[in-house]
Amino acid sequence: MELTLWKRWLLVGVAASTFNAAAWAADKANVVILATGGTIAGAGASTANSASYQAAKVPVDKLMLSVPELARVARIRGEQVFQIASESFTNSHLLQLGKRISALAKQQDVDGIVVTHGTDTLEETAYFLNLTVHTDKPIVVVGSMRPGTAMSADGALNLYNAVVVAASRDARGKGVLVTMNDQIDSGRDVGKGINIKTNAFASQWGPLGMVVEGRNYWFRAPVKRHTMSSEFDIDKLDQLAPVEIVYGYGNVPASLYEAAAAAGARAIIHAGTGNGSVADRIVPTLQSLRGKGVQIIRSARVPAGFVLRNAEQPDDKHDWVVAHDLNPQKARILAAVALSQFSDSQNLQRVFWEY
Ligand code: DAS
Repeated sequence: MELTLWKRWLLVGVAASTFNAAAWAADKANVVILATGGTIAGAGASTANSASYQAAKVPVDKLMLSVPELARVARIRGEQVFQIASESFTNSHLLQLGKRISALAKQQDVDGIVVTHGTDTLEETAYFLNLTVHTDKPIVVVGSMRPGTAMSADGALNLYNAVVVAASRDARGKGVLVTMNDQIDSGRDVGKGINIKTNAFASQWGPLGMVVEGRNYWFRAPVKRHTMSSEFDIDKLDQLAPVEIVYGYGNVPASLYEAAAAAGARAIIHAGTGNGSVADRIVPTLQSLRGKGVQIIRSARVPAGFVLRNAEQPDDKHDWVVAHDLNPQKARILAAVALSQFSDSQNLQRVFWEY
């Protein structure tokens, strides 16, 4: 078919405007903000209330409107998944959130996901997602230590930084990330170490990088298995195994471990003193519980370092597992996910080395 000159120009014009539209759309990533509550959605009575406030009050649309700069870095839309303080998270909240993230990550029109979350259990959720969501798209969990109503509130910049990272191609494939206080931490390593300061979150192995004035600066990458390399898949996970934690201290009674087992625990995380030490008087109880099929996992109440296998405690002899560098609450998450798929201690110890 002979195309007259004006028809050719018309086709070129349409193609160019389509390309421009595509180019325009391509210049901003699509980021979904999933809100779950916490202080970042909190409200205090006055600007002087930096630590006295109510968490989980501000809905996701108001949260996004409170940081108009977000629109400069990404095309954003929000969903209110929960509106709770994160100390109230349960295993079913984790599963519901993880499945929603997995579904969104499969969508072509989603380039990154931000989860706004309370800080109390943020590290548990971030690690859970790191273990179970199969995507290399950035998933960034963010919270704040002060409510948005307070002087020098930290939530707005934390949220801005989270959207910057979630919109960034260079954040892909690094596992679940946490942006607090200008740092980019691995969801695996990060923990809340201070209960009332804005620099509350840290990783004993250091942050992966920093995000400053809308730009990411990377200094290291995770070495443990996560997201796409994980054998655990949220889409095939319908419940988490019951795993409980018993805090170790002088005079701790054996009855606490027995009570956890009686409540149905398939594993008990021993948050031991020192290097996950076990008091002599407790050993027979743990041996008896192990004999009944309950897994015993030695973690430590000490915040840094890692629990050494067969150091002071003969783990091989007792068939116990060590949690390596995972704190008790993260060890619970890994054990709860792993025991939903297998129950032998050899595999269980393997995953504590690998994840
Ligand atoms: N209660 C805390 C929580 O929801 C508030 C916070 O620090 O986010 O985790």
